[in-house]
Amino acid sequence: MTLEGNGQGVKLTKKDFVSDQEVRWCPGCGDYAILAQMQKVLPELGIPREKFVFVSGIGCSSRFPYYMNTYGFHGIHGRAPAIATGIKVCNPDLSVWVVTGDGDGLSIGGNHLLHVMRRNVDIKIVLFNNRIYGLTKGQYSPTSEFGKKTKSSPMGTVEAPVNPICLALAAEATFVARSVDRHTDHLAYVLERAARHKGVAFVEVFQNCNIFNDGAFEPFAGRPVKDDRMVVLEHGKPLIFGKNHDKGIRWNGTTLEVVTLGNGITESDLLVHDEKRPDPALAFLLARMDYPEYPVPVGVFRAVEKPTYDELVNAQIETAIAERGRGDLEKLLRSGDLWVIE
Ligand SMILES: Cc1ncc(C[n+]2csc(CCOP(=O)(O)OP(=O)(O)O)c2C)c(N)n1
Ligand code: SF4
Repeated sequence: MTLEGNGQGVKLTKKDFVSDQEVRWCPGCGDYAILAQMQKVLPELGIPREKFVFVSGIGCSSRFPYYMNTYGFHGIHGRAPAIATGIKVCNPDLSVWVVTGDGDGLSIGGNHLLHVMRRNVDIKIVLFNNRIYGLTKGQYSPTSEFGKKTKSSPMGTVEAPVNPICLALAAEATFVARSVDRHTDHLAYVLERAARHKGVAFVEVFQNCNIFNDGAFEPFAGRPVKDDRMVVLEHGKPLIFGKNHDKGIRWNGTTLEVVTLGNGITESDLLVHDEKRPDPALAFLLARMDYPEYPVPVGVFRAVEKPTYDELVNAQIETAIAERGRGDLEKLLRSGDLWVIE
């Protein structure tokens, strides 16, 4: 993928990635902000437009491929990772993206998501987490908080929610990040980092569903409170947060704790974020931090390099061809025990 812009040296702009389809999300939905940042980031990558493919499952979020002026595939519920794997393995020069929701990706598609991450297929996954089923009108999802009252849980859920970042780290995904729909600059940064990562990139975006779960992230991600209730992870920097930059995260030998700077506590006592640690254990502890006990972390939790599934599979195919020549499917099908049914 060395060609610039449109493949003829012309730099693409955001407009080039806007399709002619009418966008059918509810007015005010967080999906618009994610779409806008994606359309802003892709022209920066210097990849021809015809090299992008967006694959989705089912849900409001899964309408995304219609709105991108790229190749796209509106797939079946939860199966976008399988479709995307096939596309990438057969077309290694494509930039393949999966757009999924918390229901699509973690309920019906949980199994597929797990395996595409552990395999390190070189695809980019953006999970729009609105902690609800939007398309089907407001049932609880695997990320809905314990006790959440919805149409399908009128007395409150009795399930512990999935933390998508913990799941991605447990699968040892090589790139794991989180952002928020309305934190547009940060979201653009995270999407660009994901795009440039070689290997599977998993990005959770906190996305407001203003119809069925409005304000789900406001208690910590709302403008007036976010500086005191969220911490931005930056590689090589100490974990500092707070409007006055006076709070931090310290490792006390057993666990992570929130401390206030001053009274003998300095920046040098704080945990320094290292997204390149091969072992995901510390990233897992960070991922478990949640409001109100801790600030909610956003940014890149992990970015490491490993051979990709698509590369390894294609290398095996080349080796097999070199050793045995190109296969003959017809011959193969007729090579085993055959019976003629008369
Ligand atoms: C096999 C199958 N089961 C269930 C459904 C119903 N269904 C459609 S979308 C959806 C969940 C959508 O939630 P989410 O993935 O969170 O996406 P959102 O709409 O919130 O963006 C469900 C259960 C379906 N379409 N197909
Ligand atoms: S139902 Fe919710 S997630 Fe779906 S388009 Fe409307 S606001 Fe967005």
